[in-house]
Amino acid sequence: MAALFQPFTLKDVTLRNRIAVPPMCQYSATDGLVNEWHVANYTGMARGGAGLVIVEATAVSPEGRITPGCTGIWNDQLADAFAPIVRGIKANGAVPGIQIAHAGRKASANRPWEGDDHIASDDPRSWQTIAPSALPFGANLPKVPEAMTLDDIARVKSDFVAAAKRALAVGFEWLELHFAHGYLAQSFFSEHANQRTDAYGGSFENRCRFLLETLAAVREVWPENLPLTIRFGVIEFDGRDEQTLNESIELTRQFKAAGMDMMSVSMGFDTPKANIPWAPAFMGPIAKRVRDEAGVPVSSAWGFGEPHIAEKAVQDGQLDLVMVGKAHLANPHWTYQAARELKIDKPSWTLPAPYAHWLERY
Ligand code: FNR
Ligand code: 531
Repeated sequence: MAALFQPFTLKDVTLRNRIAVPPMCQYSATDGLVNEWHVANYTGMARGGAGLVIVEATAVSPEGRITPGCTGIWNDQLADAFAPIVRGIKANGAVPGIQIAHAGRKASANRPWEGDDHIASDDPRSWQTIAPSALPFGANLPKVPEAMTLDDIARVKSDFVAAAKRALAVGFEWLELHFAHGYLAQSFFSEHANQRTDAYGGSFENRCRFLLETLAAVREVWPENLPLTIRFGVIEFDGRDEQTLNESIELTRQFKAAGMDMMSVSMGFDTPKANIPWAPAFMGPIAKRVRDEAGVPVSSAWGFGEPHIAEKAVQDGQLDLVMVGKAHLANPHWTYQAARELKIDKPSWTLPAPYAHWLERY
C-alpha cells in the first residue's frame, strides 16, 4: 500500500488517506454568504476521494475578508449556510474542515481575475483595513491600514473565538487558523509589517503574542478531541531565512504547548520583495525541519500535485498530510486517479459505487 493511502488519525478524527484539499478561496460569496457554487465545489472534491477538505479562508468579520467575494462566518446566518457543504463533504467520505481568517492589511482587494489589487478608496465597495502598524504591503496592495488599538486586538481575538464556535455548531470537525500569507496574524509576527512599540510588537515574544493569545482563546472553545491546526508562514524568502525559520520553529513549539495539533507549513508573503524558489515540492524539506525540530505533525502544499511526488513526501517523512490544491481545481477526482497511478489494488475504494461500478466493469 502506498504511504499516501494509509489512513491518518489526529485526535478523534481519522482521514481515509493522506491527501487533503487545502483552503482555496472561490471569491464567489455575496456579503460572506456561501451558495450552490461552494456546495458543488467542496462536495465534488470530497467525492473525488481526498481524506480532508478544508473550506477556504472564511472571514471572522466583514473587514477581515480579502475581497467582497470572500466567505464569512461572523453571524449565525452565514454559519448555517455551511450546513449543506458539511453534509456534502461527509456524505462523500471526507472530513469537513474550515479555515478561519482575517486578511488584515491585504483586505479590501479586488478578486484575482478583476485586478488582484486594492479596491480604490473612492469605490463604495472598499473598506478601511486594519493591521499591527500603519504600513501598507506595497506593490499591488498600497492601501495604508489603520494601526490596531488594544481594543481592536481584543475584538479580533473574540471574533476568532465566535467564528470557531459557529464552525463547530454547524458540524466542521477540523479547524484551521489562517496565520499565514501576510494576513493579519502573520503580519503581527513579521517585522515587515509589525513595528509596534507596545506588548504586541518588537521582541520575538511580543510579535508572537497576538497569535498565541488567539490560539489559546480558540482552543478553549474548540473541543479537545477535534483537530485544531494552524497554517503559518515559517519563511519569507527575503534573505533572512535562517533567522526567520529558527524563530518560526520556536513559535511552533509554543503553538504546540498552547494546543495546536498540527501545522500546515507555508510561506509568510509579508513582503512583495520575496524571492521564492518555486519548484515542485520545494517546501518539503522546510516542512520536515519544522516536523523534526518542533515535534509536530505537518502538512504542506505548493507543487505536490503529482502522485509520485506526493507519495515520496510522505514516504520520506517530510509530510504527514499532503495538500493538493490547484491539481484539485483541474481534476476534483485527483485522488482516484492518483490511486490508479500508484497502482493501488482497488482504486475504486475512493469512488462511490454509482461511479465505480461502471468505471471498473466496462
Ligand atoms: C489559494 N491558497 C490559499 N491558501 C490558504 O491558506 N487559504 C486560502 O483560502 C487560499 N486560497 C487560495 C485560492 C486559490 C485559487 C489558490 C490557487 C490558492 C493557497 C493554496 O491553499 C495552496 O497552498 C496553493 O495553491 C499551493 O498548492 P498547489 O496548488 O501547488 O497544490
Ligand atoms: C497565495 C498564492 C500565491 C501565489 C500563487 C498561488 C497562491 N494565495 C494566498 C491565498 C489567497 C490567494 C493567493 C490565501 O491564503 C487566502
